[in-house]
Amino acid sequence: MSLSVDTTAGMTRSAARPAGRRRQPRPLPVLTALCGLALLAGCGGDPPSALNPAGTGAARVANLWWLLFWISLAVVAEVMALLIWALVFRRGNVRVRHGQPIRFVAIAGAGLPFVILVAVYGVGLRDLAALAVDPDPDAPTVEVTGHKWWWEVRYPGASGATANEIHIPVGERVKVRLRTDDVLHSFWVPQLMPKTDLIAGETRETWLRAERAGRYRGQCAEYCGTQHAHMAFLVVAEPRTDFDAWLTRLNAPARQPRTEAERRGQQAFVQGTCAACHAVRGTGAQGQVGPDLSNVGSRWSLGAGAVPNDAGHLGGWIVNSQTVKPGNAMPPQPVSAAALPDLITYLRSLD
Ligand code: HEC
Ligand SMILES: [Cu+2]
Repeated sequence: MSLSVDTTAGMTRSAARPAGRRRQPRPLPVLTALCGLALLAGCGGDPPSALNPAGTGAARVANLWWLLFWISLAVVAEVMALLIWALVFRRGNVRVRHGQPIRFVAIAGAGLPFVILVAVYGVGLRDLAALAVDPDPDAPTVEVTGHKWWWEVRYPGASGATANEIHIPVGERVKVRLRTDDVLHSFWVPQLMPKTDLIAGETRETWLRAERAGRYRGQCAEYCGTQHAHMAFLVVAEPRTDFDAWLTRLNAPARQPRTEAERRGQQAFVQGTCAACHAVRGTGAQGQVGPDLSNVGSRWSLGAGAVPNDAGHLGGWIVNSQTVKPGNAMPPQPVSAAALPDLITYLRSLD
């Protein structure tokens, strides 16, 4: 048996094209390139990139990503080089000696990829083991519960809670215990740690460790309904002393009103509909349906990244949050025009 390679086969069809006929412009490659550029334009600003890690967990994933990138690049370069070599040095119809191409195909086409894939698999297994949860029972722990569409954050031992904001001491491995109140969510802080799914009825665990102090954006990474995109959170990595002060504040009652307006606002809050769903520590408001608002004034956003936390957006949110974040679990509130400014003043004083 012998193998023959007909290198002229491709030639006949193109040679059959009538001479002198001009090539038509091709819209598809141009469109593809334009779409690619449009996608790249989205890369501006300061997105939390997994390739810009700030913690040991994300650093491992980034290293693996670069390893795969360079291997892929080497393979593409090699294939291209062989292709060009074949095009340049083709010699018409050649009879290839039996045995020779089989050996080449077996080594370059099967043996080499096998070795590379097994090696990469080994590195992946090593990283998986390194990312597994630390058994240290004394590690600081934070309990995070996913709701449609916000994150409830509690620390064992602290009576209070917060929302969409997780404080951790910098340079320490913090255990994160994850539960969901409703559907599947996924906890992802690209610069600190890869994703962990929140599965109904289960308690999942992961950990966070930030090497530098800073604020790192996290995001729900599993589609969970219409407002999935507005289910963001912030991880605040701070020195141990600041973290301890934060925990102390979570145990203390919320800031008391100091002005008349704040006092009226507090009264409207506690006696109004708000107290049915929201808690403010140290007041009669102990609702558990929505986020704890004891320090809502210091939060980075309203509605888990939906709008900035300022007086205007707060007023709009209270009156009808459905226009801001349609479908969220807070119905429009019957707040009188007279009571609204006091309510805003009071909530903004809670830091
Ligand atoms: C039926 C329950 C319910 C009632 C009543 C209610 N809320 Fe809410 N509220 C929620 C829920 C749930 C959220 C979280 C929505 C989201 O982000 O998806 C929320 C979010 C908020 C937020 C944003 C908090 C944050 O950190 O993002 C503020 C502020 C707020 N509510 C204020 C009020 C005020 C003031 C009242 C009374 C006038 C009120 N709420 C009444 C359920 C309620
Ligand atoms: Cu989601």
